[in-house]
Amino acid sequence: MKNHLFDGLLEGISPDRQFAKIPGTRSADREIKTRYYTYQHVLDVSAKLANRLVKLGLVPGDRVAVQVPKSIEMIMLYLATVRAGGVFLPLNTAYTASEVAYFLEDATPAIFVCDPNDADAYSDLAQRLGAKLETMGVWQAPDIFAGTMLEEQPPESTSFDSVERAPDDLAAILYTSGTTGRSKGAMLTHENLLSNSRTLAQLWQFTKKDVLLHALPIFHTHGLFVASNVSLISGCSMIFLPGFHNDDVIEHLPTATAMMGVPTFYTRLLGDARFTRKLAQHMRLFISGSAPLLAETHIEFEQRTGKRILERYGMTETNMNTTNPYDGERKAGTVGFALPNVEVNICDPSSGEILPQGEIGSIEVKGPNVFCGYWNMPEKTAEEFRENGFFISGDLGKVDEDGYIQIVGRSKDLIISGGYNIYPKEIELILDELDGVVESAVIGVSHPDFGEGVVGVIVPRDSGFDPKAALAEISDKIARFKQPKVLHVVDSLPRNTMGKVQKNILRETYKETFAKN
Ligand code: MLC
Ligand code: AMP
Repeated sequence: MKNHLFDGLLEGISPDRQFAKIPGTRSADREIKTRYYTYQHVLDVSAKLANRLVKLGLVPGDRVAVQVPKSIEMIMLYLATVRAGGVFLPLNTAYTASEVAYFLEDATPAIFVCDPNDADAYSDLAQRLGAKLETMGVWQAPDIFAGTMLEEQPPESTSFDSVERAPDDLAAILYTSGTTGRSKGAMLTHENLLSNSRTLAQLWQFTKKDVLLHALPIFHTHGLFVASNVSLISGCSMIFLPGFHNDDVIEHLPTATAMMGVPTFYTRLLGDARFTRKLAQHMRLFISGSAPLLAETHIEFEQRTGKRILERYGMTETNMNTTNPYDGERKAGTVGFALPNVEVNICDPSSGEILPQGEIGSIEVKGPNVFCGYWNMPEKTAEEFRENGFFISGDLGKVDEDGYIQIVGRSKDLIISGGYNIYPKEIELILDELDGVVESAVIGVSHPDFGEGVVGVIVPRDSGFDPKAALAEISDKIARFKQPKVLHVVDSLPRNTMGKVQKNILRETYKETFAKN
């Protein structure tokens, strides 16, 4: 009997080795001690939680939606869901109640695990949808877990016979924002996740001896499926931080060997004088992805530390597609080569014909990493796959003279801010609904910290329009990171002869919005 993903990830582990160190914190009124987790704990706690899920009524194929603060227990809940044959559905902790309602209505989970602080707010919704509402919070004191999922009365058994799951069975659904405003649930199979983590661990030469500094959120591909799965499959250890803060990263870097991050992590470190060559000298590997790493950041990083960041390229729908080499030239401004067994083509966007080397075209991907479709959206799935099985990424790229893939832009109207995807259409629909607004356009312009920052351009009904009041009005409708950081007011939007808003003109006009003084 085999659970493809769980058994595959945990195959070669040594139970006594450390899986994670969760550094303690001290505040004025309490101290939380540093905690250590072994691989034996991974087996035991994931078994306890799997038993719990089954008692709650989970049957194979059921979705377990989760919006909880980052914790090692959330990773255990992911593994428990997989062991019990369920489908893990993590949600960004920044999503508002109305955004969460959409995901739950669409995915109809059997169980929804939320932050204990949000339980009251979600109880009606969970009841209406017939989902069991459970809670999971952060570690509160040496012996206190917060939340119903971790209550130990009566204690759950540490043995659980993992439910048999085949490579093509679903393991997770991750929602990506949609170009039309509606988010789509990307369905990922056991094999999608296992094959990708196996390949990455091997290519990036992860071993049991590694210590990964984990400062990413774990509700997205990067922090969950790349960082955590690669750690599990290589049997290495993690220093598990609640988020990215320079002080913590600088404190813990000396005991790590590798770090994965979005470009903002690296620009923030470079902006900190404490981040020196000495501090980084023992590090084996710095990896960047989820957003473009500027060539200048790559070069400045090397000048400061003597290390070259390894940039790779992926998507929620595909996990990782390409990587720069571990041994060999890591070329700034490129995302390297297709992973083994993954085909990446640069194609003519309309015909799908492969273009000659050097020409810019649509990046299309096929391989064991590529998802099996969007939840409940067969038409959208069909639209984004070619007949030959290639997935149309929405990114534009080319192959350079040395065979490295470069991402040169996007055919999808997408903003990537600090590694989070934001689809302008979703924000425009919300702005357009405001009383004083005739129409709006949302664009991303250069931002010194987040790479791109969200800017709204508004055509108001009259001169009484107040941008501050408008921003306040949308504040509980969408996650904070998606909200425009600035609203510009104009008489009309620039349009081409077809009537389409010319966002390139707006991006040029407002490019200095976040310029450093
Ligand atoms: C936070 N804020 C952001 C933001 N993150 N605004 C725009 N873009 C972001 N990414 C806003 C908050 O709303 C808040 O606004 C203010 O910034 C401070 O919030 P914070 O929580 O203190 O921010 P901080 O902890 O500094 O977070 C920044 C960050 C974080 C860069 C560390 O965003 C992050 O961890 N990003 C990683 C995202 C990621 O993992 N992406 C992978 C996707 S998977 P205010 O106004 O209230 O002050 C993927 C596939 C692949 O893409 O290839 O990997
Ligand atoms: P998401 O849907 O959140 O998984 O984001 C995927 C998108 O992030 C891709 O389609 C790319 O546009 C972008 N992306 C990921 N990695 C890189 C990278 N290294 N360079 C440029 N863009 C990237």
